[in-house]
Amino acid sequence: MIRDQETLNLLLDTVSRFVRERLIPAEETVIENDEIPADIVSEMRELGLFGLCVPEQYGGLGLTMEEEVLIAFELAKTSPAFRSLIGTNNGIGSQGLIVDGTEEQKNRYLPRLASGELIASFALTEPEAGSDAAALRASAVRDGDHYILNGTKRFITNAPEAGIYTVMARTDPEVKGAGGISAFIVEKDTPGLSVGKCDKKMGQKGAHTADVILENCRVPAANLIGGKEGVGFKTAMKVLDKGRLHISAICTGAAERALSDALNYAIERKQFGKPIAEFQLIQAMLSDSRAEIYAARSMIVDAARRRDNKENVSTEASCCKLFASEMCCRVVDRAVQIFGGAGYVADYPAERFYRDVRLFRIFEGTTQIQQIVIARNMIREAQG
Ligand code: COS
Repeated sequence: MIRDQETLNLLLDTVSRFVRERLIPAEETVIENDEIPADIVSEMRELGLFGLCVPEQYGGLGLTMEEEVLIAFELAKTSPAFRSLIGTNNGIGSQGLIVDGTEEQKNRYLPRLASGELIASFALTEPEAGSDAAALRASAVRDGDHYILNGTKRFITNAPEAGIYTVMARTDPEVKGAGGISAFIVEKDTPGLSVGKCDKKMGQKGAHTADVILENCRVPAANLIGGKEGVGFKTAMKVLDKGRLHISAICTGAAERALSDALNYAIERKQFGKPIAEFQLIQAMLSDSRAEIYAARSMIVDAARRRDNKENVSTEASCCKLFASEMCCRVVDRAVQIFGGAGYVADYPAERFYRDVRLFRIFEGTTQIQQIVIARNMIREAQG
């Protein structure tokens, strides 16, 4: 759903210009320093990028899902590290509060998330619970008007930058699966919370992940999301339904960038006396990529519209994540192929993108988890 096409066009133009004029030129600096320059972070705040998806009454832009994916297509045409910094505030870090938080919780945190003053992070994964998220072992034991949290969370995006963490922990040890899990907002300065050292990743320099360690961490009962125990896993799944659509759009934008770089190179690069773009085997790679990007864009916009229409899009979100992430890796692989030797050296962005986008098939649910979600939903629907 697009609320006001003119306003959205202005925002799309602004984001697109910001990507072209500020982010793309800073890509190498981000790699060298493994950090997004402070002036760019300030500009992101001024542009309202931290609050794109936070509802307007809490100071955000309150984008609809359709508007959000259109912005994400643009934002992803540069190094994914830039998107990652604002990604958790707009997505998995804040959505738990937005979908299931109490009014008091929303008022306390969302305005600062929208302004970018506070970074939010989502702590579901554990050393022994990745794809099998419902097997998580972090515990939360009620003690008066607090809960005592213990456990380790792994690969947590923006953990070093975050001021608050949405932590999924088990409040009922008797219930082994999803039903015993609750979601909490844990503030960074809470005694007992510490952040491990940054993971050394294959790509996405400038975007940070680390362990979040909870040792007898006393969290006010008021920070139990929605004030209700036992529904934290469902909160996490609802967050991921939306997150998967957002990531699908990011995959598609990144594929568009890689294809555009490859096309420009193919037009300039001459072999056998003519631009390689004139060879049909190169054209096949360009055209397959274009068709797949178009397919991804179409399905993502369709799923986003359905979500805006309040349909359950669990299946569609997984279809989009499955297709768009795999598609992005195929397109970027072809881009490396078109660049040839130049695609394998770090002087050109194709080499970096190749490593950066590999994560897309893994995080926010692997391709195999998306397949499981889709098939399970199909079987459930068929059985009525
Ligand atoms: N929205 C709302 N509720 C949902 C839901 C959704 N999208 N998906 C599942 N649920 C509910 C189910 O209805 C079920 O509730 P009931 O017990 O009341 O019926 C409960 O949550 C448990 O669901 P399910 O039985 O499907 O859980 P499983 O453990 O079998 O499997 C998967 C869940 C595998 C799909 C889940 O663990 C998953 O998505 N894993 C990947 C985790 C992930 O993406 N990690 C990335 C890191 S976070 S960036």
